[in-house]
Amino acid sequence: MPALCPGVALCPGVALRPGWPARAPVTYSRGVRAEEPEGVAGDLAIEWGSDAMAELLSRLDLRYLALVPGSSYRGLHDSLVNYNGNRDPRLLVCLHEEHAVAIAHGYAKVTGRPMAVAVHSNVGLMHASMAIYNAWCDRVPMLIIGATGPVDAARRRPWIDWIHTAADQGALIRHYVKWDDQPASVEAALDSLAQAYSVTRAAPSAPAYVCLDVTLQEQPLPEPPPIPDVTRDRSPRSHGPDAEAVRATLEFLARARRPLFLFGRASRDERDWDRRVALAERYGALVLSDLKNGAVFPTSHPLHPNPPGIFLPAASAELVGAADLILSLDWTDLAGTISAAAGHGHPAAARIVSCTTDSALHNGWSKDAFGREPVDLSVPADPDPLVRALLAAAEPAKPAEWPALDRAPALPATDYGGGISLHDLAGALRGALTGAPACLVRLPLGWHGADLEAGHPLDFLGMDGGAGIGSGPGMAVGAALALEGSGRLPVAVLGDGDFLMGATALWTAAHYRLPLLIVVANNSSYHNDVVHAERMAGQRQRPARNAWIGQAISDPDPDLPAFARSLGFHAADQVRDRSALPAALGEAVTAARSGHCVLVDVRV
Ligand SMILES: Cc1ncc(C[n+]2csc(CCOP(=O)(O)OP(=O)(O)O)c2C)c(N)n1
Ligand SMILES: [Mg+2]
Repeated sequence: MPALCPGVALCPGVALRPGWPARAPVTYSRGVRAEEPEGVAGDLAIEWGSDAMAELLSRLDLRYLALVPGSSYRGLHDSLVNYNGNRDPRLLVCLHEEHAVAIAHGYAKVTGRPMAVAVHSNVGLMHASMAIYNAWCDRVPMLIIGATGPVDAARRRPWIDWIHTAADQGALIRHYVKWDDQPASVEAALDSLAQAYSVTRAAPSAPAYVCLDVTLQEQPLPEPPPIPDVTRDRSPRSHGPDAEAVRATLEFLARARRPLFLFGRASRDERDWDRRVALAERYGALVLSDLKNGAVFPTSHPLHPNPPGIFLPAASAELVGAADLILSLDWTDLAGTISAAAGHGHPAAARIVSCTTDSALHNGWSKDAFGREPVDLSVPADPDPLVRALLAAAEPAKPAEWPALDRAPALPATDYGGGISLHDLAGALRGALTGAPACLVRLPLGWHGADLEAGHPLDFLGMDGGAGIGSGPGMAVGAALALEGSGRLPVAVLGDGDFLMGATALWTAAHYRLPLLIVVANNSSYHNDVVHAERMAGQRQRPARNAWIGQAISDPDPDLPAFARSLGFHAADQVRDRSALPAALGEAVTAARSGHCVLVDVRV
């Protein structure tokens, strides 16, 4: 039995100190294989700093905490397991801090809600940093808990505590988190965790970070500290437009003859989806969407004539040039879109209304704020509340004067002998997924927007925000965690480079029995950069045939199925022939729908 703190009850079943608030009842979250701690029963008293922190975390609506362990938060680990009973948040073991954060990112993309992540002092946070940047650029919530060796040098163990202590650990990531703190007492740590949770959820969302000094976690508590009332939370989840902004936007809409709606970051809520469609239909507005963000509008709708792209497709540039009103709803890089349209020979002459609260996150370190937007009316609100308010105004339907448009033609079939193009892969995957809902968690860079069919907000989740390769596998696992038990199969199509950089994230899905289908579009190469190298050589009239050097991932070819099997996935041999693809994907989908983790390696 561990040493007793004076005056504090320790054993299960021992009465709590008078006046101590009873713990909120907690239940295991559904699904996900349980890792039940043994010998943990009933209401333990709070005896240590980290018990109080675990108690606070259990009162937030956090179902999971993804972690790579580290001695800097061994106190918190003990409390999460032996005090909290490994429930809400439940620990998810990861094989890299970058995956832990990517899992929280994928989870937030589906649910809109934060998960917790715990990363070790200095080195763990360094590993996590690219994934935090991705989550930042993608504006998703998550509560990142870090730690430091003793800030009080007199308490440091020789060597390790010195190299794992930083004067200002948050400085590593401060430029791409919304808020961070390194509290100096247990009481302050409780407030800080509650504050970080509140800040990360408030719109616009982005990760928040709290660094817990190991000394605070391991501090015995003679008195249990008061736990902040986390139900009293003033942070706004979203921002509605004010009446004047709604009135002004309605006026712009009433005058418009060719309105164009740019739907960017938006909610995964089906009702918001329906409202976006209703608003576009009311004004006959044409709609653009973007592969960087999740599905926002039915891609087959007549008002959505062009496939989405990562960069502005030429046909969409034409619409930007022809519109007389552009309503931008948290569109990623409006300034870049306007200048790309001009580059295509279609300068925008439209009045522009921009609805976003993103400037609240702009800090100048990275340029994810993009360029200055040429805007006639700025609506500092979240896009879906504006759509709701505009619809609620119940203006009569007003047909637009867009000329009749041809839908973009279907992509031409390709013929590489028996070989497989991404277009072939898209067609075969669509066929294999027909009949039951699926969620395309990720698509590789070369995927053509015409190969995306979205009819529901969870049909596609978009990209990773920061374009940090290696994010795909972890985000796929996070989406699988969020979709577990929903009847919607998570499917990630990943480049081999993206896959190999983050592949050990798969083990976490296998370990917790999260059904997931990973398809690797394997071209044995960092092909995107081969294209860049060819372009450079072409411009400089040098041999483009050398573009593969420094970029090919072959000789030896990594054996992805064997790798995946070693991580607990089912994986048959690589599919190389187009004729074998439908059956291979069909079998994989059946296996994944029956609860397995499956990988299909496709030579493209
Ligand atoms: C962390 C990181 N390193 C490097 C890059 C540059 N980069 C962009 S795309 C790409 C190639 C990705 O390869 P793969 O996933 O196989 O896709 P492919 O281009 O072959 O379709 C690289 C290396 C990046 N975006 N992120
Ligand atoms: Mg590749």
